[in-house]
Amino acid sequence: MNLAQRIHETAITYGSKPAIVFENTSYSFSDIDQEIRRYTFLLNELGIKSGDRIALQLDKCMDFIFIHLANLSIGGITLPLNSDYKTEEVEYFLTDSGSSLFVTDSKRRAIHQSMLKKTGIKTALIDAGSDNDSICLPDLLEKIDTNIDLRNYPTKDDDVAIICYTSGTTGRSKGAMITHRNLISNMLDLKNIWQWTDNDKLLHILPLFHVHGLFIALQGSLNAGSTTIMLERFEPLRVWKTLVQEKCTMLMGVPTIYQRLVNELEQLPGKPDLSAMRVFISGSAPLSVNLFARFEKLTGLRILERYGMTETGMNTSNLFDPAGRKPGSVGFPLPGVSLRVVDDKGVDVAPGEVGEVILKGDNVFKGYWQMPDKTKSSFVDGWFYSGDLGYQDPNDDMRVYLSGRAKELIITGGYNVYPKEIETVLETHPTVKECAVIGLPDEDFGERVTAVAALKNASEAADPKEMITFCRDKLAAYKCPKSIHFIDNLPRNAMGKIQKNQLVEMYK
Ligand code: MCA
Ligand code: AMP
Repeated sequence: MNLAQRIHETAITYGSKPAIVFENTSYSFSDIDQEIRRYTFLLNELGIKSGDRIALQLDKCMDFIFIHLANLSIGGITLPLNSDYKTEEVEYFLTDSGSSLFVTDSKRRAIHQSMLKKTGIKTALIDAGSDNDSICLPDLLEKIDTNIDLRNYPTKDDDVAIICYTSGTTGRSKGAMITHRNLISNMLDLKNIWQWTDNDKLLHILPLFHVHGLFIALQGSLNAGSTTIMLERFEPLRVWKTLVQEKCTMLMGVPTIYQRLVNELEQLPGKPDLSAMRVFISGSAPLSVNLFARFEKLTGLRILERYGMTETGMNTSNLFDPAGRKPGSVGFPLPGVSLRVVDDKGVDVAPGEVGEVILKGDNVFKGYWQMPDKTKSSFVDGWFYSGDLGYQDPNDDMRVYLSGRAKELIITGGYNVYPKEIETVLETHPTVKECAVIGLPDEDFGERVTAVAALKNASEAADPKEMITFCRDKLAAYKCPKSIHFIDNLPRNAMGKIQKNQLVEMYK
């Protein structure tokens, strides 16, 4: 089945019930369904056909949701892009994916202007301010005076619905092709395991351009027939107030969000009434045992941690029963997911021993867009190698713990940063000879992106601020080093490999 078709069917069931309340404007399930129908017509007018890719770079807004689901309804593929990506990053995603349409706003249109002209990609704006080179969607929508419904859901289960780009340990970012089957199977698993029903009210505070905010939170909520209270931005005090006022029952966040919520709550005079709250869910990065305990002490509630990846959606979850939410553990494989822990030869380790987590199931993606070799090397006998290290506790029903990463990856505030990408940019700085990018422990972001650089001319004075600005012109801000240290020579082992562990010890 097509994901949008499933959501259309839910919309018919729930009609006038509020589906999404975006910053105080309420949209019923019928409203959303009608908007998706209108946008489908519009995309058709713009020549979008089944299999075409539409890239979205937008602030969090309702148009994002309407265009995404309209696109799926006619067999299109959505490419959600981080709203902070810089022009060079966006250019790569648009051209690599061969997108037929780039939907953005006039602010970003102006920033990317020369790139969009150069690539010739058709651009549509969700706000006024169109020019000769772009299409104004509100103008077009106004002209649509039709009840025609063009939603034909032409896809098969294994057709691609969404391409999410993930950076890689080397070289180019890879577009993970996520199918309708992947989305729907995972969504149904989570609905069951989290006992998600139409009585729920989810407070949505995450960005819409990632798996967590789009697949798990938004699509999950629409599918369950529950109401989503959507805030444009995450602000801790507002979250506590909204949870109480709206009597929300669910919230999903990354550990940085929980860290900030706890800090805020510790300052508040009274404690919020969370009696309606069913579950706080955390994922995308490790939730520390300490944070779990602080949260429980303040609220009396135990955070439910789950583990996922862009390529696989959700893999494991703690149990819904609060006693089954164990700090430090990511829980058990979802019903539709098979999980093994293997050594570097792909042989299962003894229970309790650390190895690489490998995964199989309807949740596992189809492969990397136009990268058959990368796809092939990520799978062995149909098992996807996650790059995460973990173990299973034989004394607790093979409960899963993650203990590190085989891949070189920094997770900062729930966003992934691959050091190679930042090192490549920093090494184009005229004064830098070589550099290493590491993640240092950080109370707020979990890990803090930090660069250590050796200069071409060691006696020359270097300005770390200027170097950070240099990076920020080319890379989304969250990827850029928060600080830069200078060193005469980077430490290397006998094989010439940079000893990043040593650097972490030196600067943490
Ligand atoms: C913002 N900044 C960051 C980050 N976020 N720096 C490092 N890491 C970050 N994550 C910087 C900005 O560049 C800015 O810098 C300053 O912090 C304030 O920016 P602001 O926009 O106000 O930040 P914020 O609104 O406070 O955002 C923090 C946040 C956000 C709410 C934690 O990062 C966030 O929503 N993270 C969630 C990401 C997510 O959804 N991940 C799921 C991926 P300056 O002031 O210098 O300009 S999906 C996934 O991982 C898998 C599938 C899974 O399991 O879920
Ligand atoms: P992404 O590429 O953004 O999909 O990030 C996926 C990665 O986030 C996984 O491979 C893990 O390394 C990490 N991750 C997600 N959830 C958790 C969690 N609950 N605990 C630890 N790491 C996590």
